[in-house]
Amino acid sequence: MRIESIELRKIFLPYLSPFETSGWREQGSHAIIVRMQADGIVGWGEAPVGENPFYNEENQKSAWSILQDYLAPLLLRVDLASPWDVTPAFARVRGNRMAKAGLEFTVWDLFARREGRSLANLLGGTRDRVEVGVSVGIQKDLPTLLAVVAGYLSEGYSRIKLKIKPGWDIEPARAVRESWPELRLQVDANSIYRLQDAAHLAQLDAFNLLLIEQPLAHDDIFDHAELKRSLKSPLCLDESIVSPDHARWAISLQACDIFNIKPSRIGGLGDAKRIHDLAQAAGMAVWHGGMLETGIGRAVNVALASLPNFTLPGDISANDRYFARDIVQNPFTLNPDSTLTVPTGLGHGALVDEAYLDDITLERWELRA
Ligand code: OSB
Ligand code: MG
Repeated sequence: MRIESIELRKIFLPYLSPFETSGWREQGSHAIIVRMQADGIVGWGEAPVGENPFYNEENQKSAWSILQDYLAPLLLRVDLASPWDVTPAFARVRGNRMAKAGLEFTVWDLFARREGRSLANLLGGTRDRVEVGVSVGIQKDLPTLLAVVAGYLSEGYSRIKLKIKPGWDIEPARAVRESWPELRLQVDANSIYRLQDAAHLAQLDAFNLLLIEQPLAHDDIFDHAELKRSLKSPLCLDESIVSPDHARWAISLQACDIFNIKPSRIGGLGDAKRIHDLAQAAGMAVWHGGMLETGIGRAVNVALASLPNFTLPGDISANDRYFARDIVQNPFTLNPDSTLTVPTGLGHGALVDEAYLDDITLERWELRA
């Protein structure tokens, strides 16, 4: 397959409410949306970069320039025998994995469409529904948090993740656990703690958590291995696992019990699937994270989460948890059993609302072969 054209758009799509973590607060999606054409087929993808480089090193401006100056021109020069050829074609460009993923997802969508298959089917998915929960940002006080959690539970979500930081960790976890003794509950620190905080973090062991996500540095595997020995709660890595090699190192060092897999963080679906398979072979559970994607990235995530070793609920909530209006015509809705249904149509299945996408586009750029 030769890609004939690549169109990029910078967007701003406001969230229903600002999303706050231990390290940043954002008001909406600053993703880059990708549209490609090949063999008379149109594919769509998303690089779910943030406004600022506070989750990883990328942001909307950096991805925009790396895509235009390097990745899009490289992709137009490759004859693709399969979507697996994209990642090696980008290998010379270091890092910038979300920018790479935006293009790689779109190529998977094109191949699935050309073969008349769904993306989930092409990836080897085995589920028709995926279990999901909600990631709840830092709130202004505990009563507000309890009301926000109660709202999501009443919508039917059966697993809650709390964003934590120093001063907003033990008490929020305790308050939610006391209100809902049976709730599937987990926390995410987004790299704000250090190894010296081990005793402090061990207080979270009292709350029967599914997992504690990424307490230590974004690029650490070594200290997490030591921290893990002092925690009873399962330890999960997000930011630190950016490639199959990082996954292998974490398994070998016993740095965690669980991986959060986000194909955007990992540079694409191919390497995300490799990590899924490595974890499965090592007997390690994985779950699907999220980057507050629009309906395009969300459909990609749902397809990947249909693989067999995604055994814990994903941060892949229904579109209406994020946006008053999304850029797709067929948003996911939550099933009563806290699942989303895996699309069976062509490709990832998101039907882009191009008129609304135009409305929220800040800048467009196109490259033709
Ligand atoms: O660390 O998992 C994270 C959102 C943006 C950046 C990082 C993270 C998150 C979330 C939200 O937790 C998950 C979602 O998309 O609902
Ligand atoms: Mg996380």
